[in-house]
Amino acid sequence: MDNKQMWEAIGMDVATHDLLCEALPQAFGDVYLSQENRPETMDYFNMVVGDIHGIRPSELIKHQEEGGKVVGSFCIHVPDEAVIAAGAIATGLCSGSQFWVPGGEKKLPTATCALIKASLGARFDRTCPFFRICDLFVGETTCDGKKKAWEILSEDAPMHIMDIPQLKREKDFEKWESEIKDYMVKLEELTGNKITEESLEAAIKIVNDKRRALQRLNSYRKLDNVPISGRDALLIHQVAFYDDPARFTTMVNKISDELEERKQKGFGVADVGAKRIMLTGTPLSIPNWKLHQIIETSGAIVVCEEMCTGVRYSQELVDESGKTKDEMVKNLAKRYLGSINCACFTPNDSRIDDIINLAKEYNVDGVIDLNLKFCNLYDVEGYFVEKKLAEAGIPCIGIETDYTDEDAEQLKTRIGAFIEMLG
Ligand code: BJ8
Repeated sequence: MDNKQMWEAIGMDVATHDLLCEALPQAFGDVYLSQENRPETMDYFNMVVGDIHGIRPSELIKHQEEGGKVVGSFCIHVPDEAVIAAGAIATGLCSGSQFWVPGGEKKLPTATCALIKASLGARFDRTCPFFRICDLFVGETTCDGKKKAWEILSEDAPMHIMDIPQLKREKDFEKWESEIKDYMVKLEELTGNKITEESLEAAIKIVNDKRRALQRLNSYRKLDNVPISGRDALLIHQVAFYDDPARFTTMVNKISDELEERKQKGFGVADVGAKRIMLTGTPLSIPNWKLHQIIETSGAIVVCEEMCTGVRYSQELVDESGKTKDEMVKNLAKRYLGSINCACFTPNDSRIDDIINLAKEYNVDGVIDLNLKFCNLYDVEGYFVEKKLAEAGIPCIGIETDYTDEDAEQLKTRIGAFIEMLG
């Protein structure tokens, strides 16, 4: 069965197949294939992205044909371990392209962030296979836009909502523990499989291995001669959301072996004196490569993202010492509530501490605080980001954008001036 036949079989709008198959490789080529000195192992990630609408969806469909289930989620607060422990496949739901936004605007106010609009557009317009394949969609209550969008999405898709606390007191951890338990019951009903101590323990190890591999990869970005571009590192983090976790871990370790060789030779991908930039703010879902492309074609290199599509994704491991299911769930709650410093929390001093610590660890020259238009959470928190960075003597610029390319020239000018100002 070719990709087009597969699309037909899962109820996709086949007319968009050719459009997407043309648009994605073109965007990918502009940003990636034009780069020099990419690690050879990037070929794997190029291949996964190049056939993002073919290879991985067919694996998910095969899993379903064998009686398995596929569960999609939109936020890194939702623990993949629960899905894996129930014998299902967890996948992130892509929502980083303008391609899906007009579809979302048919249902949502224009003044909604592009990430939410693209997510709904992908489902309702039947233009993304991942949004057709999933047996269950898991939403969370991180922001108002998402919360209300899930009600609309539930008209067409089977949903489970996790109510995330917005503070981090003891009782909030208890609440998140009970939300994870409810989620596990839902997954057991969906799959017909019991989540056991053994399956949960194994799942925690699988996802921690993935985090360990990403931590290792990111450690090479701290070097003076950075051996991998920010664009490539971003791509790897984006692929983390939907690739098979064990295969992904192997490939990330493989690329780190290659980066180790580069380190031994003192080989870096950036020009000598290139400014080291950290990005913070709203996530960059695949295929949103706009900011990285502008920064890295303006004489700088992105060495760190304090984002869900960056170091935040792998920052902390789940404690592996839990013996009983209750202890393991407690450890999951601790990691998935305590260690993720999304702007949905109040107060959120830990995020500011993260930004300052990472800026030092990765030896950054400047920080770009990115806000996806209409995201109030990150927009308002930008006040503290800029204030505290100024106090720490770290240059910072706030940028607001969306998924279109309309502001590309203006962004180039502003970012170029910022990089120049860094000296
Ligand atoms: S943990 S960042 S993945 S919520 S950009 S939809 S917040 S209006 S994406 Fe996020 Fe989880 Fe937080 Fe990370 Fe709303 Fe803002 Fe849009 Fe956002």
